[in-house]
Amino acid sequence: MTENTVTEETKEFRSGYVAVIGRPNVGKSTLINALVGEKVSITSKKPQTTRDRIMGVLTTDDTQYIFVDTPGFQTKHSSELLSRMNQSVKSSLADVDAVVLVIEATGWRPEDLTVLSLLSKEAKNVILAINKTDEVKESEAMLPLITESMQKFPFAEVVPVSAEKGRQLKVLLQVIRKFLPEGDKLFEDDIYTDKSPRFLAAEIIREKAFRLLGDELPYGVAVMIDKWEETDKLARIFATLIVNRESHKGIVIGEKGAKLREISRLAREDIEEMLGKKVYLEVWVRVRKGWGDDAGVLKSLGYGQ
Ligand SMILES: Nc1nc2c(ncn2[C@@H]2O[C@H](COP(=O)(O)OP(=O)(O)OP(=O)(O)O)[C@@H](O)[C@H]2O)c(=O)[nH]1
Ligand SMILES: [Mg+2]
Repeated sequence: MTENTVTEETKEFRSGYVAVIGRPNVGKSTLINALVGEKVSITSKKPQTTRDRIMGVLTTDDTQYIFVDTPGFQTKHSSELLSRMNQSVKSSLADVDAVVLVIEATGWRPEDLTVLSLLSKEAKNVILAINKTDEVKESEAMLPLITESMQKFPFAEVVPVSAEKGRQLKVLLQVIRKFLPEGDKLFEDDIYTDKSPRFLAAEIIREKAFRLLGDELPYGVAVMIDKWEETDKLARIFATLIVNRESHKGIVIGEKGAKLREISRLAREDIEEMLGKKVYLEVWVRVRKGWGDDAGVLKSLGYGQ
């Protein structure tokens, strides 16, 4: 075998950025977690779960994918937080090598079209991921949806997937790879996110609050880490759950403190798994009226930088 043949047979290494966008709740974060194989971004049934741009990195033998998870694009800008969230979606679109637009298998909705309108028709690197295919019974129903989608935008590829069931994810990765430039790794092999354990711990607590409180609580919950003490064997974490109103405080705490204890327990288990060590977690609740419009609070929470 000559040296030439060897070069031809060796696949070049590729690396690049992939923005994942879509309206709230379509499964963007679930998809990124499934692709990366680690929990980098929190997920819940409530829309507006993701508030900030979060990178999830997958490194394989021949490719490094840097996924950029974005907040669901909001059609109403009722607070400073929401407008910052939208801003972060728009800025994520600049300087990425490919874009994955996520919609649901049940079909296009007006909010999906609003997200689509952020993209330039000339863009050659937009992939449509039709998620939650496990929720539709007939797989043939996908064909008309694919045709309809191609009429709306010249997508480079359309890939039906199920983030939750792990369906078609390898196909999606192969498709994305085509759009990544040849180049070296931008992150070390063992790095899977750009966020600190502190940020991720705060997000995990927020996820449990979102999931356990369901519709009882509007979106006005934020989490701040007040103190973080860590040794080889143990992390002692003190956090505050910030709510908008006095009445919300009682909802979060629950009867005899039961809700808050459950939130803390579930969060502690996930943080222990993330850090690979025992965690002592203490969560307090504090009212801060209108924190979603307070630039100082938003900055200290790390939103929309
Ligand atoms: N059945 C089904 N449910 C899914 C799938 N992917 C995500 N979900 C669910 O959809 C809901 C929303 O998922 P997220 O990943 O939080 O959605 P998101 O697009 O990141 O939402 P925002 O961050 O609020 O914009 C969660 O309850 C997920 O479990 C899927 O493939 N099938
Ligand atoms: Mg999300």
